[in-house]
Amino acid sequence: MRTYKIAAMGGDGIGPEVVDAGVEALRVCAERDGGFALDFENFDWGSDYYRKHGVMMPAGGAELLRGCDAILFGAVGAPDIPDHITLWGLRLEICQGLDQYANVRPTRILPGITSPLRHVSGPELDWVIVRENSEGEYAGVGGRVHRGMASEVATDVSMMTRHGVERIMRFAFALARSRPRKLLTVVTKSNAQRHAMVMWDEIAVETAREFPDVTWDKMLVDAMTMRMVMKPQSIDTIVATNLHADILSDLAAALAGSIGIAPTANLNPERTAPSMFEPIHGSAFDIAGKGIANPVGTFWTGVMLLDHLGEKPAAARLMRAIERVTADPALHTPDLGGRATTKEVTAAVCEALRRAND
Ligand code: GGG
Repeated sequence: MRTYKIAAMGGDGIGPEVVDAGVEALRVCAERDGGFALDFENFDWGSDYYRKHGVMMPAGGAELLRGCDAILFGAVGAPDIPDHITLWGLRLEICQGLDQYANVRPTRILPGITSPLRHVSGPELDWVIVRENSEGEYAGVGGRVHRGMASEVATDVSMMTRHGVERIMRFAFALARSRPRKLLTVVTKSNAQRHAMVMWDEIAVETAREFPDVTWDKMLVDAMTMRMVMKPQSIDTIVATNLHADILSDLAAALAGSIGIAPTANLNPERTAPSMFEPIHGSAFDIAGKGIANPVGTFWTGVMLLDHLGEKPAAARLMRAIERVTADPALHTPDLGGRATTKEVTAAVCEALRRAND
């Protein structure tokens, strides 16, 4: 029997609560499947670690994760530490250090969940956003001089490389090809950003030639926000830069009912290092410790993790268990308008997994 080593890293705020729930559900998944085992190793990196050691994780921390098969991550961010310290010191350090350049964010309206788009007729909302996850606005290029003086200067340079854009375009076209509608929207802002975004568009045209069976179009990011609300059925797969996709995927999650249910995978598609799976939501300090965080985003993240490991039947079984639970409004957490607790939702998903006869 294959045993997968999984790094479990709750991080900050509600992160540890939802990762504990995710670990519980994944353990039941493995038991129920019987064909594989999961060996979790806990990593206490994050803001508490920072308060003790002055860093979010030990030096070379990303390298310590290379030995595992996947990483289950919670959230990062704390009210008393600047966000750029927590984000760059943990999540981005891991994503960039392990070359997890393709961030994949599926959006679907799960059974029992009411979308603000309920007025829209046509096919169900079923999107996948591909976020470039290694460069662009998050390249970390820039600087700040003459602090506090009238002459102070600060820059953040969005840096794109041909290598980086080609690989994410190819990934997105291939993903679009694998989906029934074979439809891709390339999000851009090349009207205003006349260097890197123009190269981005040109590489989209070049890549499209390799995928003649994929129908694609190009959309300015501002217009894309309107299209997501007004014509959601015209969209299937989306590829966008690091920052654009970060913003669009929060909108997508809200349109699907709550950011509490949205999952994401930070993939190293060539598998030269482990990939990292996390709910899209952040640390949500306002509800941390209250036991009401929605674990569904982490469970769906677990589906992506199992899928990536090649455990397809277990992934599908977990997804069906999640859908059985979301279908029952009595099992909705407060972000979905309900009163259920994290523990109740987790117990219900575990019970649905144990009862599954498929
Ligand atoms: N689980 C996702 C998370 O913790 N996100 C924190 C955050 O601030 N992310 C910003 C970003 O990734 O751009």
